[in-house]
Amino acid sequence: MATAPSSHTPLPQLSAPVAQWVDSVAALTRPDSIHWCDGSTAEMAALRDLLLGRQELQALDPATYPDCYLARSHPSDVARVEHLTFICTPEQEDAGPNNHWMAPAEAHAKMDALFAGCMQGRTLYVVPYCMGPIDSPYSRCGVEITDSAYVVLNMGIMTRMGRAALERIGREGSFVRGLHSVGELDPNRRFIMHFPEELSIKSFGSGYGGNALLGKKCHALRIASYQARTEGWLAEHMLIVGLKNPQGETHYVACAFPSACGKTNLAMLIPPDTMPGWEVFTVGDDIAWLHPGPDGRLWAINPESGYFGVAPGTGPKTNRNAYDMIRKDTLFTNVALTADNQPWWEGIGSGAPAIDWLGRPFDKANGPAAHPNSRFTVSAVHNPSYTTEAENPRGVPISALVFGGRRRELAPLVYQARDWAHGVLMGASVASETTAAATGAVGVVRRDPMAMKPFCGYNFADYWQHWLNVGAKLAHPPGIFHVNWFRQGADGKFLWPGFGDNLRVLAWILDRCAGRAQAQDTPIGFLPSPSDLDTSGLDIDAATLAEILSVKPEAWRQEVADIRSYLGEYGARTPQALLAEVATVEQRLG
Ligand code: SAT
Ligand code: MN
Repeated sequence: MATAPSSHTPLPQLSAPVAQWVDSVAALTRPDSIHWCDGSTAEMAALRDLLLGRQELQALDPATYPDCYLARSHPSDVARVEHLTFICTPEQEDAGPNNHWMAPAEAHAKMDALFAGCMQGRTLYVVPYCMGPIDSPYSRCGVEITDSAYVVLNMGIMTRMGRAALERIGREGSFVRGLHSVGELDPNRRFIMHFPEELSIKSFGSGYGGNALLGKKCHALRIASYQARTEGWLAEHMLIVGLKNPQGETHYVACAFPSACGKTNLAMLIPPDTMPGWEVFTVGDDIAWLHPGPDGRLWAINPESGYFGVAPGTGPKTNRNAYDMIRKDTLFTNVALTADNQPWWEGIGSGAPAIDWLGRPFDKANGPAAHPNSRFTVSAVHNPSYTTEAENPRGVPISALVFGGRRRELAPLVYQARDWAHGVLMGASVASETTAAATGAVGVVRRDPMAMKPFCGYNFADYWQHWLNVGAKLAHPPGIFHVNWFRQGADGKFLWPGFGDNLRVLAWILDRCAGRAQAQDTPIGFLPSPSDLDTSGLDIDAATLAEILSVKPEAWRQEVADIRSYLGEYGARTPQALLAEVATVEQRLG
């Protein structure tokens, strides 16, 4: 007899497919015990106490940082590992030149050999989660099986985790299967494998961030981008921010920047004093799921419920909201400590490090005190600029999409695409200097289309075509823009102040969308003249402003040639419409 799910139903009975999968994984991994997570506060407290008891977690000063804890990852396990991340489709072409590929059978065999018996002596946690508001038709559920209590704690903050998610899975039947083990944290036995056609993920050998919190990059971007293509929507590496102007109108903007390029800062920016009457609301800081709505506009939900943000650089001047948000109920990973047991990182603006991220007495000869990719995990509701629109099941309507990268040279402060197809080219051409969010060299410029290079679960050429298709369905598409906050002068100093002052650029963007702002027509798109931007009270000289709002035809001819050759790497699958956009820009540049 079917009964309505209730809080008395034992968790495994809520979904037979999940229970069967858990049984088969347990047979392979042979854990000592199995724990089904219900997501309750008591459960989270018990897991935290377990980690404190094992000294895998350390309580911070309760007077200044109540309910805050520090975790230290293995020193070789501090960032995503793109070279060990694979998309496993039957045809290599479907993964594309943008991904590492392995045949599914080979990948399963390799991973199952690693997983065999790996949970002996450990607890297997079953972590049901929902990406997106629990009652949204746009949300998608998954189950992560993991042997890491640290991962469970993070998933409890970053997703709607527990009973309600499992109830939804029970009703819907389908879910993403994510199998994770920290293994021995051996970099030589570490792989993150995705099987988009099976909606499954296998991750072994890392306990860190995007490698291990499988709801985030693995599910909400790699698997979801693939799912979104077949279902007609977009899963993107974008923050979502609401901006209320002094006239009282609120518009939402979604912005794609690579990891560690300021998405969290922009999502919670504080208007400069010289822009009274503006208000900022954060819907999300990392991922947006975008759906064409029945009204012909694009609607966005944030699949996450918390932030896994970069700590270094977060201070009262750069990001006051984040700084205040992480003073309680926050899990820190790989930050340094002060002598009185407060967390510390470069850019925090006060205090001094006594213990570095590795737990050694701080010595500046050893490098930064906090790891450059050290993180905080915190619930979104603690953000002073949080909005309950983040829980709205239909999402928020998007007025503008913004792409950007970290580029010392060339790319101006802001420019606007002529139309959707030109905007898709703009997104496809994003280039950015690499950051500490992934292992490997830092500061090297590489193409990072739509900031999705590490996260697109299929061939970029097909993805660009999908973007073109989605645009064709929108009667009222958002405007598309490109920004660059990171231009530097010959002396290496940033030319634009950034942070709160970025609102000046967003205000111009929204005025363009409303048909209110002026622009100059240039070969690469529409740029504001210096007088089109609100620069009241801004400390920037006219020459610098002119410099970051200019287009240098010679350098751009070189850039466009480079973009053409990059698109050429995708061969015959590159959409003709995109190449036609390149030809138009080439013509305009002369
Ligand atoms: O490690 S994560 O992938 O979660 C963070 C990031 O790179 O954006
Ligand atoms: Mn990210």
